[in-house]
Amino acid sequence: MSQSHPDPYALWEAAHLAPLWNSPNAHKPPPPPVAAHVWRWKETRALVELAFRETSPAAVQRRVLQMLSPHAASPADEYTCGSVLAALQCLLPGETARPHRHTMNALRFLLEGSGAVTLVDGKECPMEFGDLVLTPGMCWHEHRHDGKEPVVWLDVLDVPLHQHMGTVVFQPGPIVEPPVTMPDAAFASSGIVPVALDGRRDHSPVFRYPYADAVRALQHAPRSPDGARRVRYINPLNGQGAMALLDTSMLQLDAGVPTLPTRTNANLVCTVVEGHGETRVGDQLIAWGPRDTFTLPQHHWVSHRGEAEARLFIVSDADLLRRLGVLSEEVQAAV
Ligand code: GTQ
Ligand code: FE2
Repeated sequence: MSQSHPDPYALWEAAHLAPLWNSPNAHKPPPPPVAAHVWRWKETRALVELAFRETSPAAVQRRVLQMLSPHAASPADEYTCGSVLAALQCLLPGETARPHRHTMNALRFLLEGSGAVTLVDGKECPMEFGDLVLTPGMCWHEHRHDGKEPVVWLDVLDVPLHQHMGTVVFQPGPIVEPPVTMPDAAFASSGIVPVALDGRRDHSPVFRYPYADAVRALQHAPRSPDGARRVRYINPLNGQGAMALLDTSMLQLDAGVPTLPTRTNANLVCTVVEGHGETRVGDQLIAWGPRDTFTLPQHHWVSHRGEAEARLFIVSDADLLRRLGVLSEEVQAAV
């Protein structure tokens, strides 16, 4: 009597088991790097103007235009660059955006206008050109604008990472039990911090990093191996990044000197603060000027050149990758 053997492949498939030796995707090489994209201020500013006509923050939570990658392979992939979502948010004089909080870390970087204030856990953070204001995860935040002209700022959030991890939590106000904070002035003398600490300890006690402070620090910063000067925004209590999942820094270029090409597996979003120049990203060449925002997707060789002295504000997932033990950073040897 002949015994027929059942097809093991059919049995594995029915049991939701996949033989690795027969899985075509198991050892597929990674796809080529995603192309970079630039949002030029000249174009986006005119489109921000349309948002003033369209919406008031009373009607929507926030008047925000998100920057979506035109090179996304799938809808899950359309955020600005890797785990970094950038957007432009605007307020007219007299407007407010009501309080809420969420697990996503967020930051604001002011690009235009004056007189707006972000309240972070109730602490007033004035926003002037080039200032960085943090709204770390689960800190209550709201915006107010008592100035005379519209304000536009860059929002950056780690939304894509939270989407991926399934950790998105959002709570509308009103604020229940306002958290305790410490004045930024308690940390204004660098290298000296209070011994007694009030409030939460899992994020930087400083929420506002004025532009002038970053410029001053850059003036005295040594060059990185690629030739650019860089400073990082940190939590003064532990010397670590200002926010756990978004690395923030400012880069300064000397007139006319291109940086040595660098390559990393981190994803970066760059906003030009001052100066004109160009950035080579793989085989793309991106010319830029003040308030332009462009992406540096992972795995490209990248080199910057400023026509005159130039400064870029940069947000990335580099520190996240570093702490996970998977960050790679290369600098091409000088010839
Ligand atoms: O200002 O709180 O761009 O909650 C996206 C989500 C801004 C904000 C964004 C937000 C905010
Ligand atoms: Fe928010």
